[in-house]
Amino acid sequence: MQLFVLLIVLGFIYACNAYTPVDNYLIDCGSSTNTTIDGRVFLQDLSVSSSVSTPEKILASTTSNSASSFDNSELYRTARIFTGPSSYSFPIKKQGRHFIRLYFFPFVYQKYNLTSSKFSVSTESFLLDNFDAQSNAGPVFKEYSLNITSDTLILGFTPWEGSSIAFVNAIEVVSVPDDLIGGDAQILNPPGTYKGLPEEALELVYRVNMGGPKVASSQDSLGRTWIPDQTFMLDVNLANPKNFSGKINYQKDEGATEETAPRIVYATARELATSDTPDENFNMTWEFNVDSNPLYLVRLHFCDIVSEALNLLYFNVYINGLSALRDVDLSTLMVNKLAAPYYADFIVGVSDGSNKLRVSIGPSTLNSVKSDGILNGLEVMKMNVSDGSFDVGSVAKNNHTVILGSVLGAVAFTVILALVLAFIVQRRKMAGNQHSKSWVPFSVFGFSIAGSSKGSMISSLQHTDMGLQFSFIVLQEATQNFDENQVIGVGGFGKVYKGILRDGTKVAVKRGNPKSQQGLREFRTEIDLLSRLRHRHLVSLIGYCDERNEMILVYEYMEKGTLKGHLYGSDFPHLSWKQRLEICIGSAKGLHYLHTGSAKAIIHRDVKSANILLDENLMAKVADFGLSKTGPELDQTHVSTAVKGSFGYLDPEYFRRQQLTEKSDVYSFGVVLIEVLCARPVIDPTRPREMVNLAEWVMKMMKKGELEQVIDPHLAGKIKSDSLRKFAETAEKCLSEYGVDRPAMGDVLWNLDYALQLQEAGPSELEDDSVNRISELPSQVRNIGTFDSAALEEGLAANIGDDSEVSMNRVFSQLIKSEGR
Ligand SMILES: *[C@@H]1O[C@H](CO)[C@@H](O)[C@H](O)[C@H]1NC(C)=O
Ligand SMILES: *[C@@H]1O[C@H](CO)[C@@H](O)[C@H](O)[C@H]1NC(C)=O
Ligand SMILES: *[C@@H]1O[C@H](CO)[C@@H](O)[C@H](O)[C@H]1NC(C)=O
Ligand SMILES: *[C@@H]1O[C@H](CO)[C@@H](O)[C@H](O)[C@H]1NC(C)=O
Ligand SMILES: *[C@@H]1O[C@H](CO)[C@@H](O)[C@H](O)[C@H]1NC(C)=O
Ligand SMILES: CC(=O)N[C@H]1CO[C@H](CO)[C@@H](O)[C@@H]1O
Repeated sequence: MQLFVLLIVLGFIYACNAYTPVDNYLIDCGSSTNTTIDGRVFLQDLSVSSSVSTPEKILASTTSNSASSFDNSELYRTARIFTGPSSYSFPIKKQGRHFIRLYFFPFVYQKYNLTSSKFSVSTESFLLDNFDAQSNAGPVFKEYSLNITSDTLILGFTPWEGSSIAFVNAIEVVSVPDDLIGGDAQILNPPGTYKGLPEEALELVYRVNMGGPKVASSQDSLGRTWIPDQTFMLDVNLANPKNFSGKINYQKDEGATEETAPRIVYATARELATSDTPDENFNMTWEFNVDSNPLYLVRLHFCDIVSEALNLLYFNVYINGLSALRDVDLSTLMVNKLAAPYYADFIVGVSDGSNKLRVSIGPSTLNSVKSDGILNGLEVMKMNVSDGSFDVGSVAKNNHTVILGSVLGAVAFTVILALVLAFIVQRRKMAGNQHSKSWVPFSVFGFSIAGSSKGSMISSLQHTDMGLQFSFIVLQEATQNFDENQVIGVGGFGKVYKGILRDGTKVAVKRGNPKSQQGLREFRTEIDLLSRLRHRHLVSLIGYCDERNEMILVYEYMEKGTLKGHLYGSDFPHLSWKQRLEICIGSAKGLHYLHTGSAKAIIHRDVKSANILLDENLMAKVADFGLSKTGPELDQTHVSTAVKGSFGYLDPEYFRRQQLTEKSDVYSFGVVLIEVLCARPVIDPTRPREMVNLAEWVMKMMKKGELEQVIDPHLAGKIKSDSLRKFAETAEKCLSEYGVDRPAMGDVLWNLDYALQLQEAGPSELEDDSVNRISELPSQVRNIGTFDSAALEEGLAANIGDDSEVSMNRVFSQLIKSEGR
């Protein structure tokens, strides 16, 4: 009986300790049956597709043996094939860090040859992967660790131009404990402390159990796999495997938890093999192949399972030859306990071109300590996966593989264009005393301007007499030495700080991480062209700083944040109809200028309410513009198409013509108009199916003559019906399926202006029909939906299991191409 009670108690304790993820989506894509692997049930996603009749959702399977010889081979036998941009969306119950795991194994299925597919995988904020099946012969497993801060995770799959299909074999979206990634990481060069880990997006590169066996996902409470370390060791003879059978003393409040790494990782280790060698002075070293440019988070796991007593083990740790820990004594770190797990995080870059990351453990040089050292486990994660709006990489069209596989490369290109444009846009001095709380000038990811190329950019700018050069000290002072409390935005490029200059002017200071970047010369020719751009409805760049290898940009500060923030989801007072119209007019002016202000149209490519910023007078300015200017020089030598856009705002014409024109901006702007009218998110998966996609739903309601039902309740009864009609009509035309049917930005502007006049004046003062320029255009909105309604029919929210609501929609993105090429 007592034993029985004890068992219950133990069971209870066990149950309390076991980690259960709140969000736990496991999907065996393309499968028509559930697949159980080590007790984890991967649900079939047939139910998602059962209502799908379009060719876009193809369930594929392979019977070939080639898929059977590796881990989790069951998951690789089936795949879901996408013939156009597609996405899964996962409701997130608990915001915070999640693992996103993706399984890919290309095979041939009917007419679909997955081996030749190329596509991007992205969430709304991060580009996860540019997958090129040709360079990945075997199965590919990817694990990302993302702090998800929205209610829905949308996982998009976008075929590259020329490939036309994307696929995925299995997906996991799983909550992880909040404290798994957090705390401070030590930056090795230059020495410093990094506090940004909680927001960081990471991609797993290596996860290794030193001196021990492979740890299968079933042995790890977070489903991780740890691989053995032999193959990474430069000289296996210098290190002995160790194996500990005693208790691992996980400490309650410090060091590692059972979720940091499982017992088996801490209970095995490599120890310096000192006794076997005459020279006791050497390192044991592991070497890993990595990419050169990104920063890596290296997590080292230690647990003193070798010492007989406290304070006997001292050693040094080096990463890429840099000292990471010196004369470390684990027993002091772990409050005088042996066998107590401890981990430490380090941030390093691999900039020497070697593409190698080396971790070494060497003996301490302190006198009178034994020559010894251990390492139990190691994880290497790529940092700065990317960020920003839904930019999904770039595709080199003329077969110039500019960027393939290199996220940062793509990113850099985008950023540079943006920067160049930004610089150019602003020549005038700051406009008054703007302050603001929140905006990130460019939502592109990655900021890769540094080194030699930086010089060339800056000098170009100086030649054209752009901007104002700030000294580093001035910016340091303005931002209180780049104080974390001043951070108003974070992106792949670095952070944006609020700053106050000595004269009291508030500025937004964007400080980039220096990284190397080639190809800036190509942009120099662009500068002259772009230098004509400046406009009161485009966010302005005030200056820059390139001292001390810094790359800092200083922008005007937008007091009132984003238009989106004023429409929903924050505490701002509701905007009146007049204010909304004025904001729409302002942003239309900015876009009109982008389209027409220089010899070649500049397409914004990411028009959305989050990219429209408001100054203290609620004057609208378009930000994050100008990623897309395509001059002939660029075309010949460089990236000519790039996929970019934001869910819910995307031009469906992409699917037919695979081209982006100014009219794509017009479409997106039409969505913004609807958003302004209805004050709700453009994609809201929590709503009933037909209401998820705002633009489509509103168009439907409009056709039924029920527009009043959808408008923001705060506007009810406050809009004059003529004004509303004009506005709705304008939005409707912007949303025409075909670009040629959409009005130019100038017409949109004119019509919005007219809607404002109708609101202000009485209808009698204005003769509607005679001045209605849009009405000359083919007036039918041709169901915006071959694409959008298909998306809905295909089931935005199909249930696949009690807890697992997984939905699919086709939303997507654009290729750029300047019109008239
Ligand atoms: C599939 O594509 C790959 C790469 O393009 C090619 O090598 C292979 O022969 C193709 N297989 C079939 C069956 O078409
Ligand atoms: C996620 O990021 C937010 C800030 O964006 C932060 O407040 C939160 O603590 C982070 N969550 C985790 C689990 O790190
Ligand atoms: C540890 O050693 C024991 C006995 O030598 C062995 O059975 C066990 O497999 C080892 N464990 C590991 C993880 O190497
Ligand atoms: C171990 O490696 C580090 C970094 O490469 C080096 O500075 C140190 O001298 C090495 N120690 C020994 C004993 O070789
Ligand atoms: C798969 O598992 C889910 C949840 O356990 C269950 O509801 C569903 O019926 C299963 N489907 C099949 C085909 O077994
Ligand atoms: C967006 C982001 O988190 N960027 C980070 C990339 O990594 C470096 C590492 O030090 C950080 O400084 C950046 O903030």
